[in-house]
Amino acid sequence: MAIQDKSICVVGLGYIGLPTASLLGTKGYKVHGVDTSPKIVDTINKGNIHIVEPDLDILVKSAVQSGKLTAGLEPQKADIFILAVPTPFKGEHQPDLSYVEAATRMIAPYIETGNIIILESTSPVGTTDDVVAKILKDAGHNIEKDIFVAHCPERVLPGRIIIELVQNDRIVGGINKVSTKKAVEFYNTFVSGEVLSTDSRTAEMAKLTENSFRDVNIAFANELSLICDQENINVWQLIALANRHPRVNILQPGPGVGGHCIAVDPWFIVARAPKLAKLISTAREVNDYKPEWVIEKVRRSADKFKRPVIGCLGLAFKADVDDLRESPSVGIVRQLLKEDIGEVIIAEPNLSTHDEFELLPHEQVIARSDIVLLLVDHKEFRNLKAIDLKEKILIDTRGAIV
Ligand code: SAJ
Repeated sequence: MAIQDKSICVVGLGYIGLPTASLLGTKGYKVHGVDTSPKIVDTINKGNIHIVEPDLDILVKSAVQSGKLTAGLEPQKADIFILAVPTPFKGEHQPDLSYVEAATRMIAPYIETGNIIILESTSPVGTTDDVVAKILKDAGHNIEKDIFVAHCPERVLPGRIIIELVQNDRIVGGINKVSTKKAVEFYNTFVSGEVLSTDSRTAEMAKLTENSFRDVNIAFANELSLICDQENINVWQLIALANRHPRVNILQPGPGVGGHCIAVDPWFIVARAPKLAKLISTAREVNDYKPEWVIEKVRRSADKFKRPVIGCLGLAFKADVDDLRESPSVGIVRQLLKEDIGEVIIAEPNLSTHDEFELLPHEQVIARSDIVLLLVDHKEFRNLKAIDLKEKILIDTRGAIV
């Protein structure tokens, strides 16, 4: 069967599902995207997007206009089903698999013999077998013979999603060998990177490992930043120097780790192996402590004024995105507003409005501030010079201002 004759149903039209659905649409597949939000469905059907990601607008417009991408609130029959729904945590950092469960239940009535079902959501070890395959089995599907179930974790970096969707190597792990093979064949139709085969549990663990690796390494940088602050050493200069060693590659300190991935996924390992995952859980604690440390720095600076204007630059979880999920900046700004140690004013150039915070143009925030708190190294802030801010107290959590 040629690609043009194959249909795909993508459940979840967020940061992963929408780029994937539109990319597959432009590759010739007939794609139907499903989301629980009528507003998102409506936006996409008009050829528009609801998230900021380079080139996504062009991709969605082209897929929708060519009739290859439709969106709806209900799934449709398809050859391939892709689940790209959130997997947050709940309570004491326990994985919340309710979206995966709901999405699987939702597609179950539409699945037919020969279909491939792929879980792309980052998931704790065992989810593909014990949740997805089990729900489909309980719904009457013969998971040994009739359908193919696999995990292929998404690995794309927000800000580079469209490029990385195609270029990154992918890890595919089926619930059995034939499922792996079928899913690998599918990814090979649109991925230029290598598509690597394994079993579903290893694929799940691989994704968690990648993000935990990064979290642990950022924690090292953040710990260094606390030590260097005490020692009065410029941590960014220190790291640049240490990184000139051929086998040293330290990441960058920041105000904490945000996003829906790195601040979340390590907990999925800890939840299953709490006694063994010591380094991984300590790294989470180190990174989660960093916002409190930043707030304390602002408090100490604010003590020097009667009622300072504290200008917060950036709310997003990292540079040049509009994504606020798990963003340490949001927590810092919220706490500063609550403590009322000064007038807190905020700029986030990637958003025009925010439900909770009033946003001002960054030039205005900088001009009015006594204390400039740089939280995100957005391109709008990277050309700021310390010399231009010399009248103000600068707290640069990203080492962006020279
Ligand atoms: N950060 C630092 N210092 C650094 C690097 C990052 O403080 O040196 C912070 C960022 O500011 C941000 C957080 O870490 O708050 C995470 O940012 P990121 O750019 O490292 O990663 P994400 O969350 O945008 O995307 C990650 C990627 N994983 C890895 O690089 C191993 C991406 O490939 C995954 O697909 C994505 O998680 C995901 O969806 O899981």
